[in-house]
Amino acid sequence: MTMIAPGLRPVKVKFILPALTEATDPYWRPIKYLLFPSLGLATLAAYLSPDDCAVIVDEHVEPLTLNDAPELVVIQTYITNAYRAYRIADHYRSQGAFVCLGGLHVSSLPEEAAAHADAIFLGPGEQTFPQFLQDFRAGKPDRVYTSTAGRTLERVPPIRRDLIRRAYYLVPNSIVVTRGCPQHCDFCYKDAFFQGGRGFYTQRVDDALAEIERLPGRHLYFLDDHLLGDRRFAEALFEGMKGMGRLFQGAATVDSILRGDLIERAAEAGLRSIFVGFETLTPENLRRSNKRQNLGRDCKAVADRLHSLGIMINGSFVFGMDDDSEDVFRRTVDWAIDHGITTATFHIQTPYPGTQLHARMTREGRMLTRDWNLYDTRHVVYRPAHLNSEALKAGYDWAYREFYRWGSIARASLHHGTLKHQAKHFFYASGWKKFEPLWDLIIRAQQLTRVTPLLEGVLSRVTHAGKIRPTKAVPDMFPIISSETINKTILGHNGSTPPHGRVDVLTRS
Ligand code: B12
Ligand code: SF4
Repeated sequence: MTMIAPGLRPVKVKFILPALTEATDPYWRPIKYLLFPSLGLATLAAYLSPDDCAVIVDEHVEPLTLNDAPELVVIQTYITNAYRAYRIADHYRSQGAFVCLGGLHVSSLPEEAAAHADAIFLGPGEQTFPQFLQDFRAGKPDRVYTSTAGRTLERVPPIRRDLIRRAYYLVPNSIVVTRGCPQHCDFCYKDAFFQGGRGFYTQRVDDALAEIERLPGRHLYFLDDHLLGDRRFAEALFEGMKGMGRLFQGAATVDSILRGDLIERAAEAGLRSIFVGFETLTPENLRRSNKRQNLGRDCKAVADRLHSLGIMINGSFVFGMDDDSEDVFRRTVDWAIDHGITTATFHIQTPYPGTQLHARMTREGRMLTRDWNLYDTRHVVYRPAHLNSEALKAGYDWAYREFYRWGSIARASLHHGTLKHQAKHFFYASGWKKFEPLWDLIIRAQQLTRVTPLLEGVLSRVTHAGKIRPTKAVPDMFPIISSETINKTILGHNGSTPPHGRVDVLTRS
């Protein structure tokens, strides 16, 4: 924390994460939004002085009251909470507060956001926010703060975890130790957000380890875009984590999992499940979207290597790329099931403003709407090349239903060679997707923290991952009970996830 210069007064600050639009939907599935606290806002709060009075309100976990009078309001803006963020900003400005807007969407569309803010922030906030605070206290804040050169995570103050209400979240121990990513996929927010300066940088390893030490319990979730993106950093991190007894989850690219022995080191340090951006099984799609790191890589080898280390896989897949036609849904789902992918996150391709993909689609006259509420990767917001919009939406819905049928979960589980590994897969995948009423009950009873030991149990190590089963023709695990029967008797519905309910818990974005 920073000390206030003599003569300057403390400030009353309200940090707000407005609810994402899909989280306010009547069909929304709360658990996804109760996973992670806002690390972004807790990071910014660390730049306040001990005399300042700060609160973080995450609208996903608690109601936002508007009848207070903070002096400074700091709002984090994603694309699907942008309209809500603007309404909240307008309200507080009308009450005389100074309003700051920042985050991914503000960086993509600064002019749109500027109409609702006293100051806007482009790019990461570690350098601009402390500068702003200094200017604000001195009574001469700027209108626009742009992060450019000199980005670093060195000597940043420890994030204000004391402002996070841990009991409200399933994964209070989320952590980020890097920023950005070394790759340049054309559909990703990353290049636009980090333009003007470094696009990938890490904490010092000892700072990252110190942050880990501060977190209670065993389970950690790294929210970094690419935890294996800097080999030397990751090696030292995993070396330092050995013996800490942690179980963790994270994200990485296909090529980084195949290269060298980093993934073995990660497993030894406690990595038990990983988010992998497979995105598409079609090389032409990879080429067009500049996802070079996946080109020519053997996705089966990725799955096999992770399974042999007992690491569960959350595979991310995008539908609607220019080479996709009607067969893409079946091909992708079959591939995922046949390769024992534990959980899958499917997306409808979404050209976010500021990305190369958006620029191309706009040039080609293919963007259909600028209603940001629809940019949640569940709606078709552009004209696909070989599919029509209805077929794309229907195929996406079908993919979720098909992948998470009881029979499919069982089939994918049986890919693994040992009973323990099979059981882990089965409970992890079905636990998240098949027991929504139970999750709702736990959330309403505010008992989320009680689930952590269960989660840690499921993430415990599979010592002998065993031989991997052949990838085709896996028999049904529950031949006597059909998935329809299970769905009707246990779940009371027809087995399909309700609209907008198809989110992946402990599987990010
Ligand atoms: C956790 C997470 C979520 C959580 C969010 C909960 C939460 N409490 O934040 C959940 C699971 C709900 C979620 C949902 C989705 N997500 Co998500 N998610 C993430 C993830 C993995 C980590 C976010 C994080 O904590 N980052 C670390 C902190 C330190 O960074 P930060 O939040 O960006 O904050 C910094 C700056 O932005 C800035 N800042 C932010 N706000 C402000 C405000 C001011 C005033 C200032 C000064 C600075 C500032 O300062 C902070 C410090 O530098 C990111 C990937 C990533 N690594 O960032 C994807 C990411 C944000 N998600 C993404 C997507 C696509 C989604 C979904 C659409 C996916 C889906 N189909 O369900 C949904 C909906 C989100 C949306 N865009 O509307 C994309 C965003 C694309 C975009 N342009 O919006 C990302 C970038 C992943 C990716 N690589 O594509 N997600
Ligand atoms: S690898 Fe992932 S985070 Fe990195 S640029 Fe590509 S989509 Fe973005």
